[in-house]
Amino acid sequence: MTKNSLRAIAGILLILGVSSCGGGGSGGSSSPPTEPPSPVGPNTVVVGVEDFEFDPKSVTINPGDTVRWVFDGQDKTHTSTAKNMTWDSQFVFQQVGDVFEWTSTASDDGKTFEYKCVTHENSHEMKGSIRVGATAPDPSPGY
Ligand SMILES: [Cu+2]
Repeated sequence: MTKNSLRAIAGILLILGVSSCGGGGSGGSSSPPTEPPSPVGPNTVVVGVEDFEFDPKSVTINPGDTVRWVFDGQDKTHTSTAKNMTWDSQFVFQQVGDVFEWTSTASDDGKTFEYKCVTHENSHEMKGSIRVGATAPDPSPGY
């Protein structure tokens, strides 16, 4: 590089430096993107109905939440049946993806619901439990 070219570059830089004066100052007033508030309404919790277990076996939900059992097995004789018969799916699980739902209410807060598959509760210990609210007690052994 020659001295002349260095001088030319210096001159260009000088011009650029001068011409950039007075600019800027814009911006600073852009508002942050508005995000939707996080949902506080009821949730749906999915429990798989498999051969031969519920997955997960025990879930804890909030009052008002829904439990959705989704069939993902081959045996067509599974059920989701509450011990106290609060719900009973009967034999709705015939094809993969078949669904049964139960929705808790505010009055269920603090309760633990134990349930089973009536066909396999003894042969495979196919049992589970739904705890509603943080104060719900632990389920019985096996649930
Ligand atoms: Cu079963």
